[in-house]
Amino acid sequence: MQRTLLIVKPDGVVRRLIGKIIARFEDKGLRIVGMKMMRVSSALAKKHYAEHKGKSFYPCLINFITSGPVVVFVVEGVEAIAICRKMMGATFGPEAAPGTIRGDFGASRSNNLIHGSDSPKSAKREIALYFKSSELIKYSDEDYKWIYNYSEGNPV
Ligand code: D4T
Repeated sequence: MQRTLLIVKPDGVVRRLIGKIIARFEDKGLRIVGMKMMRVSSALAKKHYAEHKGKSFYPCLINFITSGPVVVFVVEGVEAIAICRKMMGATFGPEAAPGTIRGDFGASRSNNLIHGSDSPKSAKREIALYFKSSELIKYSDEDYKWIYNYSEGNPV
């Protein structure tokens, strides 16, 4: 099972899209193991987006993610990182395919509604930035038997 960090960004919150966005991941069969509504501090934003420091859009990015409340959550499932990235769509709203979150709800390049970790390494780092391990729920895996086919003991 993989875990990934997702954030409904300030535009998603203000546009009252929290429920619709979260529902997509639940509908897919992913399991929410942690969630909080918060305001991202400038210090946290700079840690999160450290890889973009120095790029032209960096100041706008920091300004945007700190501009209002966000909903941060961790979902779990087989190949959760790649699945979530596909469901989010291309980075920029105008380029994101219909059927994806950014494709269906977004028309902006910078206000792109949702963040999702892009690799196992990023997911681990980002989850630790936003959550203590005690804030993440460990469920019984009983329901997974209805979501995945267990082949030789492995969910597929
Ligand atoms: P995030 O990280 O928010 O999930 O988005 P992506 O993974 O899809 O895209 P990214 O890391 O390349 O960019 C982070 C964030 O910066 C904004 N951005 C990006 C921007 O405003 N102008 C740009 O030219 C780029 C590349 C959008 C997403």
